[in-house]
Amino acid sequence: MAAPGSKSVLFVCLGNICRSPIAEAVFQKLVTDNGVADKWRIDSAATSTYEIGNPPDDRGLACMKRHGVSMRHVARQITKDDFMKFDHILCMDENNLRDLNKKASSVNKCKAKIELLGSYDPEKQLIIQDPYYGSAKDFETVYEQCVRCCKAFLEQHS
Ligand code: 6LJ
Repeated sequence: MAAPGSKSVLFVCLGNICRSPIAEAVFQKLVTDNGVADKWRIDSAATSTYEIGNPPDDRGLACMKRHGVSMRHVARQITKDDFMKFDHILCMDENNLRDLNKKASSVNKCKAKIELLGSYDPEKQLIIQDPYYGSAKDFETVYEQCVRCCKAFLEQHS
């Protein structure tokens, strides 16, 4: 049995107000519902500085409310420490992956395995698109992708 808080995952997107807080909240609910919340440290962060200090996007909050998933987060930018302290960094698109790999290369002791969250999708939708300039439907798609991927990620890591 894993020690409390011994597994860790950081979800990352461009601004940390749309996709990554949704993924974080979905995964938090999943581990709670599965009785393994104490095993996991879960957080989310941005590659950019765009939205530091801001709450999640209203359209994402509305989407999560519809699905009965609570979401509370304050946007922050990823730090060098994150690369050393998290086991997994899961991001949303190719730009995130490029930005993260570039940042990771300047970190001496990078522990994190950096991957696309979509690489866990049983329906093989590899990219979780930025819904910032999109509609409520786009947030719904992000949510559904996060649910499928987070379930598969948890199964693979429990
Ligand atoms: C520097 C220039 C950009 C976006 C976002 C996009 C744009 C966002 C955003 C996701 C989360 C000063 C800041 C881009 C939060 C904010 C507007 C521009 C921000 C971009 C390109 C394609 C699709 C979406 N950039 N904020 N400013 N995504």
